[in-house]
Amino acid sequence: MERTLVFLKPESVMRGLVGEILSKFEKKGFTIVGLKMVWLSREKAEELYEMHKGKHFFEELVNHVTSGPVVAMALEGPNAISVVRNMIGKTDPAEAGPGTIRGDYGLTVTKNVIHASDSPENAERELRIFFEDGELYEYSKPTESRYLL
Ligand code: 3AN
Repeated sequence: MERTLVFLKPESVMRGLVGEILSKFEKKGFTIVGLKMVWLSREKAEELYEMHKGKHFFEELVNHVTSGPVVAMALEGPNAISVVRNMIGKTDPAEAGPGTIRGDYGLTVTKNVIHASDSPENAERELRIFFEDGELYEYSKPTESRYLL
């Protein structure tokens, strides 16, 4: 089963959106196999966004995601990476469709509410940035294996 890394950015915590957004992933049917609040260090944030180093928005992005705690989760389910990317919507909330998380809760690209891995390689890399081996759990939900999957 595929795993992906999602984190709710500081504005989601500050605006009290954590429960509502988490609930969308639960209702969709994903299994939450890891969950924690993290206040990212500058080093970890720069590692997370290493592919954007040198871009004009890099400093603003790193400053923003280190400005307060984030809520990170590892989600498991069939095609978790692409399904979650579809649920969060386009990077710029102004272009993200209604019903998507960024479309419903965001206004600007820096404060776009949520991050989700965009490839299996990045999912593995990002899961390792947030979680130690022993912090991701293997379990299945009996009702869902019968009625959802
Ligand atoms: P996504 O988060 O949809 O994968 P990326 O990987 O292109 O998008 O961008 C990572 C983060 O960098 C975004 N979540 C956003 O906060 C920020 N970002 C991307 N493009 C811009 C931009 N043009 N101006 C400001 N911030 C940006």
